Amino acid sequence: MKFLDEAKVYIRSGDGGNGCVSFRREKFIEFGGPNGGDGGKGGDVIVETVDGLNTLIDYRYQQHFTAKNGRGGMGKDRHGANGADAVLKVPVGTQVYDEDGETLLADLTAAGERMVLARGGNGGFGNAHFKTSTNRAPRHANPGQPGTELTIRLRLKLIADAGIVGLPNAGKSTFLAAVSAAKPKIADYPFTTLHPQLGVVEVDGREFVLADIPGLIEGAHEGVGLGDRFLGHVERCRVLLHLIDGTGGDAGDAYKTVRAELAAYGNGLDQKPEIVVLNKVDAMDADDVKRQIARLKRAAKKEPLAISAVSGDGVAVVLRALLKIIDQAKSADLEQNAAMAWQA
Ligand SMILES: Nc1nc2c(ncn2[C@@H]2O[C@H](COP(=O)(O)OP(=O)(O)OP(=O)(O)O)[C@@H](O)[C@H]2O)c(=O)[nH]1
Ligand SMILES: [Mg+2]
Repeated sequence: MKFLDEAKVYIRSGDGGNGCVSFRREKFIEFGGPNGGDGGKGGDVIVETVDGLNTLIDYRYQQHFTAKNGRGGMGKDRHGANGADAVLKVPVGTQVYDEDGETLLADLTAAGERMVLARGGNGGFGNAHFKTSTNRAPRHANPGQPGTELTIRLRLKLIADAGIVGLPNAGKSTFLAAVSAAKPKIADYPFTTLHPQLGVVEVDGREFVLADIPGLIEGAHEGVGLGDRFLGHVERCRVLLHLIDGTGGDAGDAYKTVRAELAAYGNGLDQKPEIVVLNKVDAMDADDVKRQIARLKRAAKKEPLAISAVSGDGVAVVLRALLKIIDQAKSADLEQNAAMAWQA
């Protein structure tokens, strides 16, 4: 499945059906009168999140979504049929923005969430509706109200519990492949990964979602390399796993480069809890490991872990550390929600 995380879509809700002007007039039957029915309501345009989708690629092929118009009312007090809704199915984590791309209309973070983006026009009243004691034979009905038309932008921000960041070639995809059933492309050149990948990690009988994103390099926030446009996908993570290639240059410098890009991106990414991990220790001698760990510790001002994503050494420790932070963040959220519910 191709990956697309931004799309522009034109939507239009249905017009309401017109009310009808009609009279009952039958030979030999008394008590005739107005019997024009009301028009049906136009269909709404609705956005709905569905499970098992993690791309907006469908919106590359279809960009226009129009709900059906309501049908007109008819004689014999018949109500017009309501127009069918148009439903945009999107992955969980999709945000809906106005045409300007800045005004947030909806932030859909749970499966099955639904929101009306454009309401269909109401149907007009038929003449039967206007019958009063003083006007027994009204000759007018209301027209249906028009639907609304707008352009929206969909932006997907994947929902993962933890996200892997690091320079290209740090072994991010190798790590994801080692701990989940995901099959990301892995190769010995920078920018192997071109778009984010998710995997479900199982540790101690528990599960969490881990995201692998394309590598960052110096100047990513100015668009160098693949830029920082995929960082949005780790915005909602509770913890970052920062991987550093031990066989590369100075591990401290590598660390600082990525941290600078996270800070330049903003949106609180550099405030997130982070686990610092030196990778590829299987390909290094003990002295090298010691030296790189010391540099990393100085740069990160915390104790780094050392692993080999290929041999699996140390990987379980990293997973447990991630899970611990995810659990803490989740229970803090619950407490906060409870406190808010208490105040309300
Ligand atoms: N020896 C050794 N090699 C590793 C280890 N982890 C990854 N590699 C190798 O490092 C290279 C890059 O790995 P990837 O997983 O593609 O790196 P990445 O961080 O996803 O890179 P980008 O997607 O380009 O950002 C591959 O050739 C891997 O086989 C490790 O623990 N030990
Ligand atoms: Mg990769």
